[in-house]
Amino acid sequence: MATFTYYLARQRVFRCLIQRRFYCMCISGKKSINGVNLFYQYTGQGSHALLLMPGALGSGLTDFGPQLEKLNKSRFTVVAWDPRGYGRSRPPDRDFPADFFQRDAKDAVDLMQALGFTRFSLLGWSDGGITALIMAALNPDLINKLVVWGSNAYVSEEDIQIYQSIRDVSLWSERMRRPMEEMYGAQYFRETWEKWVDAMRQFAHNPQGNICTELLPLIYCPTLIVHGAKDPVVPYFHPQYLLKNIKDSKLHVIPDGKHNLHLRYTSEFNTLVEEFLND
Ligand code: TYC
Repeated sequence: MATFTYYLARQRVFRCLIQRRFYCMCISGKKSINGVNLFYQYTGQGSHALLLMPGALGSGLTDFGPQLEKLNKSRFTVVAWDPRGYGRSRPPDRDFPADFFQRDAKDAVDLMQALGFTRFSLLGWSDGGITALIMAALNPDLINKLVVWGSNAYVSEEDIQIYQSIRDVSLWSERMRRPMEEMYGAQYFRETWEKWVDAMRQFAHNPQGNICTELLPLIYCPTLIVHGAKDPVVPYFHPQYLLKNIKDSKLHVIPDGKHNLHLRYTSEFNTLVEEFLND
């Protein structure tokens, strides 16, 4: 009992304002995992646990406001985490060793286990989807179902050109840049983004630009791949490749969706995901 009281005292129950629009009654905290303090937040009381996995430099706050607020809280317990060096999992500053996706995958597994979740589903966006693919392949007993969108298992010549075109954040629109600068300050954001682009370009030196292609045949859980037909940064051949190489997978295309389809088309996305997870 004393331990539980201590645990509660260390939690912060708060009403957080996410991206100026969404409120979430979340419990949040930090756990010491693999030598770093990882930030997490969760909401809901459902028996089906979900982990929301943000994109590059992303966090629960910047990437998943409408999911934390609106996914069904009686069916699901919705957890979001900030990978090390991102969001509120700082310090440390983010670095990008060659195995950074594998490191994130281990951090996320260890965090969920430390929070007491023995089996859970993954919703991974973009880089978070790459991490989710690795987690599902390496931990078949832990992962229930998998949803990924805006993700790729390798980098192509076309991807390299896209990375290069968005490396300079001063060329980004104000709308895209502002939430990141608010989270990190302009300098940390600019420098970390450039490090991320350079790390992604390094994958081009692997055979066929491999990130995690060899792991896809090891994914056995039901997998939903979502793609925005108007995604300007992730070409359509990526979701098609995932569909072909993940056994129990299906692809749903949102015709007007871009990269941030879950923020722009929240109710369509949340309904799609809830139906897939309930199935
Ligand atoms: N992977 C990035 C993310 O996690 C998005 C992105 C994809 C950016 C492809 C550039 O060429 C790119 N948000």
